[in-house]
Amino acid sequence: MLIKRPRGWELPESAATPESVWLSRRSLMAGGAGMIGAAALPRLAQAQESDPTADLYPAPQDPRFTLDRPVTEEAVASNYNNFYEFGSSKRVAAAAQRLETRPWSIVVDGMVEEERTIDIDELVRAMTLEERLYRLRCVEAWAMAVPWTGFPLADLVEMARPLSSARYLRFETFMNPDVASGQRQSWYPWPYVEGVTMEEATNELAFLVTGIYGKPLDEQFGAPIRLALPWKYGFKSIKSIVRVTFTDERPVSFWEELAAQEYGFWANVNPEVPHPRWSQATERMLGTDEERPTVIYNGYGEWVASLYEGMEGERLFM
Ligand SMILES: Nc1nc2c(c(=O)[nH]1)N[C@H]1C(S)=C(S)[C@@H](COP(=O)(O)O)O[C@H]1N2
Ligand SMILES: [Mo]
Repeated sequence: MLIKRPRGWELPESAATPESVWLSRRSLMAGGAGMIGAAALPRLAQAQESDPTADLYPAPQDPRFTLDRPVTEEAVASNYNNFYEFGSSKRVAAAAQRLETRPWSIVVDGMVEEERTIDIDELVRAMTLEERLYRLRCVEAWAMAVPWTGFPLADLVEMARPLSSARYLRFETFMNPDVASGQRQSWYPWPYVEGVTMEEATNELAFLVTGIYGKPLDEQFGAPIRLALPWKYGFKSIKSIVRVTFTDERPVSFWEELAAQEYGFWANVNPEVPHPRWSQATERMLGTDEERPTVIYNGYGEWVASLYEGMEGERLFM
């Protein structure tokens, strides 16, 4: 077991969290029985120990990314997930443990100089991991703030050596209905697919995630590798990626295929553009009763607003 160093993101949290909550969280981390997370934690520890890249965590924190709110409790974020491959409830953490995340490889194909299949551990070791505090805003109007570990998506794009004709990246999640019972529900367009433009993919904010809370990702977060696109609604942040395709055709995502009038390609956060069935004006922070006003581009406009200049004709916000 590594010696527990105080992490940057723990400091503001300890300042902002009532002492009783903080103390129970510390006893959880020390391996004691805690409140919410007691059931999930033993499994969590197993997953981390069997990860061949576990020695790379925690990674140094990138100080450019700061939060305007406390970090969401690990036990809360770990037990409230959207991962439809394992069911449509938020309590999919236990079911998701069935996902075998090693061996795992990612196919990089389409409009690239050379198509290839990369082993996850080789990929992770070839990249420089860093930790980033990001907010995540689900289209369902809940939100969280978490320390992700990973590397810029731009680094994968560079490694892939795309052809100049490539305009989009299309991502695909694993497909295995034997393990993921949700994938037996044939009315969904499995496998889960997402896409971004090359400009979005190479934006500084677009992040490929391999860890959370200073450890390798646990399955329910989309192990062993998922996206984090914090200025877009959470459904764009596709989990458990097995394929990245460079293409000149705009990918049709899982949710767009299912309900194009509700979920579009761009899906940038905007409090003033309601979902057809509910308002997007505010968001509830997981683990709290706190409602916060939602902010355009989820507060990341300084990084990404320029990507969308001159695109007024597009449905940028759904
Ligand atoms: N493959 C896959 N990726 C997915 C989803 C999913 O169901 N399957 N859900 C999305 C949605 S709607 C959200 S809000 C985030 C949730 O991420 P979290 O569970 O890590 O908070 O994952 C996204 N990525
Ligand atoms: Mo979501």
